[in-house]
Amino acid sequence: MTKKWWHDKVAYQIYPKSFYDSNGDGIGDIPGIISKLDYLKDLGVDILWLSPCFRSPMADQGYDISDYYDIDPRFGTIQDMEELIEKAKKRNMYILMDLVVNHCSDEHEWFQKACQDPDGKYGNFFYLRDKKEGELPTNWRSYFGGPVWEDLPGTDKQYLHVFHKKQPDLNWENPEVREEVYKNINWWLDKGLGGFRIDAIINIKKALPFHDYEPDREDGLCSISKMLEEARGIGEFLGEMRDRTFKKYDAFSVGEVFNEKKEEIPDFIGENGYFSSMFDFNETICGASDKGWYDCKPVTPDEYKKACFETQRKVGDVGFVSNIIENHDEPRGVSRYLPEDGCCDAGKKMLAGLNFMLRGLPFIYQGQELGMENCPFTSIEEVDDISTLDEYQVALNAGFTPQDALKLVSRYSRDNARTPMQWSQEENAGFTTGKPWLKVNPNYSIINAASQENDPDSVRSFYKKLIALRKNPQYRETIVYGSLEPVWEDRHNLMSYWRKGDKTLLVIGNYQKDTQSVTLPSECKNVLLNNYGDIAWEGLTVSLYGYQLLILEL
Ligand code: TEU
Ligand code: CA
Repeated sequence: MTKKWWHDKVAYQIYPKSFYDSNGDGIGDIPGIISKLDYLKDLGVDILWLSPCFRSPMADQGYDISDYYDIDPRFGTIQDMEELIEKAKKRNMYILMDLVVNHCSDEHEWFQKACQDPDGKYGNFFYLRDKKEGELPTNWRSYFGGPVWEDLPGTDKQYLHVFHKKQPDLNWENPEVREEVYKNINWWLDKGLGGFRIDAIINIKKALPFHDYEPDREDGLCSISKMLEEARGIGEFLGEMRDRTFKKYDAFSVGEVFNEKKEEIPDFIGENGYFSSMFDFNETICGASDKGWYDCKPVTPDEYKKACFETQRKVGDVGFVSNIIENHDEPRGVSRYLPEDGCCDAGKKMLAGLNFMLRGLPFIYQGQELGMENCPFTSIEEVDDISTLDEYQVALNAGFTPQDALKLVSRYSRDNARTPMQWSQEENAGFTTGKPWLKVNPNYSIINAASQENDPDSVRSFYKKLIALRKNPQYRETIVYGSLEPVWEDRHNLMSYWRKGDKTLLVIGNYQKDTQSVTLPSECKNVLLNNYGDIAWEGLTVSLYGYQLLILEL
């Protein structure tokens, strides 16, 4: 495998709106990010992915872009962005922006022009169909609920949107659309960006010609995934994009790829893959249901382990997946993947260690390093996210009481991850001096950066140790390039694996509150990390405390 500059890095996702507000308007911004670069440098992360901060009406929090060449005034200016890139570079850090090109905003100039002249150049930038009374072009359900078809204002046509109606899908079959996308990517890469995270990319190839599928809910619609499963040939678009953009700059790209098949992995992230890396979402589908949140099941430790190992086996040493515990689309990982009694400092550190030592690139989502938890929302009025509002309604329609539907929100909503970053014990968690745009998690007086920064036993300090271990010249080769082999795989509530390279490392997590013991095959040479003060050895046998994590060199 050819070594790449980003292989041994650690990435960190920033959700700009909720990171740090520099001017008191209640909205996080780019100057706010700049002022926290030293905090991030101290943590040890190198690559910063910013969720979208382009000009946007914010129907889907910036994932609906109305100008790809401008920064939204809420977040700052182009100059602020340039300053961020430059100041990051000074600290040997790289900035990734979010490439949202499956769709744009309905307020984008292209869409406005398509409305004015649907048969002209810009009509062909979108998927338009003639409107027929009482009948939709297809029966597909959008990701955010309801049909994917909406009337094209002022015309006798309808347009396709697989996400919100304010996010019309771009027609990637049209070479002019692709040219516009490549031009924009290169324009940003020329500014010195490290690369891009690529949004919802699996949706750009549609199965043509469009047709209906078997309905899967009482609304008579079917999940968009049925159509996507049938789509073939996305590789032609993705290969072209790689060659015309990222490749020329040796930029880092990480794709939001779902449902990939094993045989496609080399194409996606192999030596000359479409992307440098792609996220592993296998854990996020544990317990999920096609019906909606009301039908989802809690994730057990054994399921979590199985999902992680499944991905590791599928990918092997073909390339690098990007490992996450959470992101801006998911609830907080510690609230989701830890049993209730494990959602404590020990459990949070264990989960961090198990995730961090997997083969691949670790991504930390803002606040994850503090062990931030899901938010106890007390009213649906406190929620902003469009996807949550849909799922809430789906639960009500299924007969849930508003109170029970709200419990689902506090368990699964994307807004759990979007509450403001908890910087300190000060008002609004030190995020803003104004009124925060989204509720602050009331636990900020206990969970916050200020109280953890100088505490050697804090969750944040443990993350620092994990990052430092990955970069330790003695172990880096093994942690970055070494193989991963599960061990004691059938043991209930135990997740353990070898990392083997020029060193032999063993990662063991006791994924329960009761102790359990394991016997090592040979003597432990070095304890690289332990989330407890001591280790209960008896010869080669170690009795692990509840949620104890050990990283050992054998
Ligand atoms: O997400 C794409 C996606 O398919 C899902 O994760 C989606 O967010 C989920 O089904 C809704 O609950 C990406 C972005 O990460 C997400 O924030 C955007 O909303 C979406 O694309 C549209 O741009
Ligand atoms: Ca602000």
